[in-house]
Parts: sequence; C-alpha cells; structure tokens
Amino acid sequence: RCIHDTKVGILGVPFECGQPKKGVSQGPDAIRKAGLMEQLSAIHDKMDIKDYGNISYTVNRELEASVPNMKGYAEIVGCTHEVSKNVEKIMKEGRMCLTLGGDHSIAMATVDGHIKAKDNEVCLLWIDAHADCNTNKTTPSGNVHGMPMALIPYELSDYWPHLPGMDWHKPVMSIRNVAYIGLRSVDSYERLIIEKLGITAFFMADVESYGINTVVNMALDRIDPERTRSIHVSYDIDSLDTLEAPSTGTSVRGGLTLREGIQIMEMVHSTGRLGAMDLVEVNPHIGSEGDVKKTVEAAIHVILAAFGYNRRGYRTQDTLPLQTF
Ligand code: 4U7
Ligand code: MN
Ligand code: MN
Ligand code: MN
Repeated sequence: RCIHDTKVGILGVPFECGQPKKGVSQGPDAIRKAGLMEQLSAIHDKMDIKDYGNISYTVNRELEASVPNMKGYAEIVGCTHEVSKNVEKIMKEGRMCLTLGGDHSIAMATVDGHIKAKDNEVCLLWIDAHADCNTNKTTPSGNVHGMPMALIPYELSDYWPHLPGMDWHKPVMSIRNVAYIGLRSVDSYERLIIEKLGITAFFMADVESYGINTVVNMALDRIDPERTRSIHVSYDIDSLDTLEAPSTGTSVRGGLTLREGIQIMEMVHSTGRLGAMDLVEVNPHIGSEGDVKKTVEAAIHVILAAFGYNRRGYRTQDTLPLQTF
C-alpha cells in the first residue's frame, strides 16, 4: 500500500466543438456520476483529491471562421486558453492534474499548461487509435480533435498559418519527447508527418508483436532516456477496442484490450513521474445504456490505475492472524 500522499486535481472540460457529435461534453459528468471521486479516494488513505469542477469560458465571435478548415475555431480559442491556465494553476498547487474531456482538441491546452508548470521538462504519451496530427491543410474533416498533436511540437509550427487569439500557446516541446501507443487509423498525410519527423509510434501491430509491457518500456526509453521528465498521458478512450469502449465518436475495431489499457497506466504510475493525464472522447450519447456504462467503467479503471490502484491488491502492515487457522 502506497504510504505517500497522492495529490490530484480534477478538471472537467465539457467541450465538444472539436468534432461534430453531440454528447461528448457530457463525458466529465458521466464519469463523475459513476463514482470517480469515491473510487479514487478508496485507493489509499493518503489520497488527497480536489475536484475543481467544470471550466467555463467566453467566446470571441470575431474569431469565427478566421482560419480555414478549423471548425469551431472561436470556441476552441476560448476554451483552450482557459484549460491551459487551469492546468498550470492546479499543477503549481502541487497536484497531479486529471482532465476529463470533452473532445481531444483540449489536449493542446493541457499539455501547454503542464509544460508551463514544469518548465518544459515534460514528455508525452499519446494513447489513441488516431494520430491527431493533421494541420488545417492536411485535415480530411476540419475537425480540430484530429489536430492537437500537430499544434504541440515546435517541429510542426511552421506548417500552420497565423492562429489569431492563440498567442498564449507556445509550442516548445520537441517531437522527440512524444510517443504514440495504439494507432490503427492514420490518414496518409499523418503517416507522412510521422515518418518525416521520425515520431516514436507504436501501432496496434507493434502491441501485437512485442506485447504492451515492452511497448511501454520502449516508449518511455525513447521519450525520456534520462527518466527525469514529468509524464503527460493523453488518453483517448477510442484507443481501447470497440468492444471495451463503444461510446465514443470515432471508434475503430481491433484496439487495445482493457487489460492492456490498464497495464499502460499501472506502468506509468510505477515510474512515480505521472504529472498530468487527460481522459477524453467518452460520449454518453452514443450507444445503449449498457454501452455507456461499459465505456465509463473502462475510463474509470484506466484512471484508477494511473493513480495507484493495483490489481495485485495492497500490502497490509499487519501480520497474519495465525490463530484463526
Ligand atoms: B480523435 C480523422 F479523418 N483523422 O482528422 C480526422 F479520420 O481525437 C479522425 O483521435 C480524427 O478521436 C479523430 O478527422 C480524432 C479522420
Ligand atoms: Mn482517437
Ligand atoms: Mn484523439
Ligand atoms: Mn475519437
């Protein structure tokens, strides 16, 4: 049983303008209602969890349609700035930050806040079926939840036009400190970007060949060889197989099992260097009641593993009460 304090701040981001399907903004409340706080608190008695509630933000309508092929641009600018400031604040209060989405466009802001709180000593694990590294020139959809990974690293900053209202967002992280796990639906320009920049990417075929344990170790070796950086995990629930997490907007079959999804976060937890985690793309308006329950429970399992829940059970300080045998 972990005897150290675990300080966590939870931030809800009920945002859905980065993609076209209604309902993903209900993700944070669905996850809370399923008992997240209670289950996190039960991990051990030194858990110190604070729910910062859901963010609110204002939208500058003048920004609307100011960048081609970025749907919901004005909302995205308003929301992401607020998210970045909140993540930075929560982390500067000495807490790990758990951000509940919302669609994945918010991750450019959670990573930004983390980088500002930790002076860029951050590495990033992107757990997803998709690579989310389209720019507004390569996107087949115009949906910004398919773009955050192109906004984060400085190596891609020249591929963007001027983004009005986004001057707070400084791409300072190197793509060398980023790895993907779980990819199986990658657009052809995304593949070009991954190969041209040499981004560390473990596709489902790699998970199949090496096993998830080796994949996570290889990923951490590549993105943080000194093992000193604060780890940011951006966890898209659609990394899991459709059977495990059906209630999400862009589900792709042939994904991670829940066992593999949990194992990733147990391994990250055991490094002792998890700084922040996003859990995004849970959409309680998709699928049956049973589908939603399954998806929300999967999200909670993955989160619990990140903050120290152990499938082996916990050690007791007591000795065995032998007289009872
Ligand atoms: B998610 C897509 F074209 N690549 O850009 C796009 F396939 O955050 C999907 O991973 C993006 O769920 C999926 O629209 C974004 C598409
Ligand atoms: Mn995805
Ligand atoms: Mn994603
Ligand atoms: Mn999705």
